Amino acid sequence: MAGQIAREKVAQTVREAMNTAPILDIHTHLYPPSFGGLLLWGVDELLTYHYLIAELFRAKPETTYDKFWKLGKTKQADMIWDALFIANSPVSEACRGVLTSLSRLGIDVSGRDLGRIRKWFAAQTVEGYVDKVFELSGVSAVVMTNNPFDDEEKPVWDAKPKIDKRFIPALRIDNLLNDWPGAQKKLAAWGYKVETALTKQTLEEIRRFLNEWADRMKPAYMAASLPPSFAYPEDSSRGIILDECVLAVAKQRGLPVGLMIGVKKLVNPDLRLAGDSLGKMDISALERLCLSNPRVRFLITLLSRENQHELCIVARKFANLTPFGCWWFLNNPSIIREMTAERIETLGLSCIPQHSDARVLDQLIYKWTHSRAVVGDVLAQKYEDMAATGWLPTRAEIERDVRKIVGGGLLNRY
Ligand code: RAT
Ligand code: ZN
Repeated sequence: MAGQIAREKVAQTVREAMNTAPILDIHTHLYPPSFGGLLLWGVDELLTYHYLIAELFRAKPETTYDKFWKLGKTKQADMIWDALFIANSPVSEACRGVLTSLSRLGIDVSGRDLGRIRKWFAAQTVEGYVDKVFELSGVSAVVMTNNPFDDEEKPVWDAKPKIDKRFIPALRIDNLLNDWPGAQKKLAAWGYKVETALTKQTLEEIRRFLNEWADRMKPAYMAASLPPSFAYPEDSSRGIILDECVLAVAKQRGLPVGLMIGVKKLVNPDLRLAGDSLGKMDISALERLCLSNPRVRFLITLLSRENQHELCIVARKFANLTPFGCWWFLNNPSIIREMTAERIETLGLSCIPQHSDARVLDQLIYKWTHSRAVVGDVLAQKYEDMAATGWLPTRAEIERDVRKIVGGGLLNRY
């Protein structure tokens, strides 16, 4: 066939395709500049990422939580810099990430001079910086996390912000599924006729709420994070709201549902956002969910490494399940390598290998630099193995495949 690549060039072509493919990052916590203070960026935000806060208390166990939380952001960042970058070498994935972002921005990190780095950031404008980060990371668009129950975020939506097209909304509904009594109070205050008891009218009003926010946000999907104990079906407020409201609206609107399962919230409350842990779920809940709802498209990521093989196998049984990303504690090169190989071997090109979960804009640079390298390596090996049979791919075929898995080809609408 015309255009086939010589066997010895296959791996390199795959790596090139992976390094240059525009990424659609399907789960982040980033916002456009029109969302004001919700968009985090710059070195102090990078240093105070909750992954690094957890590491600080290990490196400096004498630090009291109270003392740390009372400090301002700059002082917190100073403390993390001193403990994790100066007193120890920054070899963890989260530390390395800060350095990758800075160095790809053209900042010389070898001087270990935080003052100079801060000066560099002070000279940036937010709009210019957003363009710079998208360009450097090769990301074409990011899916946000948009929670109407968030007291900071809701007023922004109420003011009808202009949204930069590179930021795609996602309707986050954890409060409905994980804290119905709390959500009920807010819904009632906003004028929905809801009671704590899940009456017919209450369920109707929850659907109205979801539909109104879906009209408003035009989200790529609805999403929630769930505990390892997630069960389906379940006679609980979560089970009822999921079936009668979330899945009903998803079916009616053709809206995918993203479930991120396996988080144990606040096992150490003093660590705040850094205090969550993980657990293994019972995978048969997913089997029943996909079986009972064949018309709903599920985007699934699980937090426990022990669940990953099972997830691949369930995905083989149900075409309405798309596994995505190496989430949070799995977002480390050694585990990304293992999970990506497992997924390609069992599912071929019908999975989304990675998302960034970036909370700070600058993290797009490191998370994608690191992930492109590992996913590219694994893919290169898989194409080499295929080529060893004599099935030589063309560059166009490789680029098509890579675009599909990292460029949003597996997300319905984008
Ligand atoms: O990865 C993270 O930063 C976590 O804190 C969570 O945000 C998680 O990804 C989520 O979306 O719930
Ligand atoms: Zn997240």
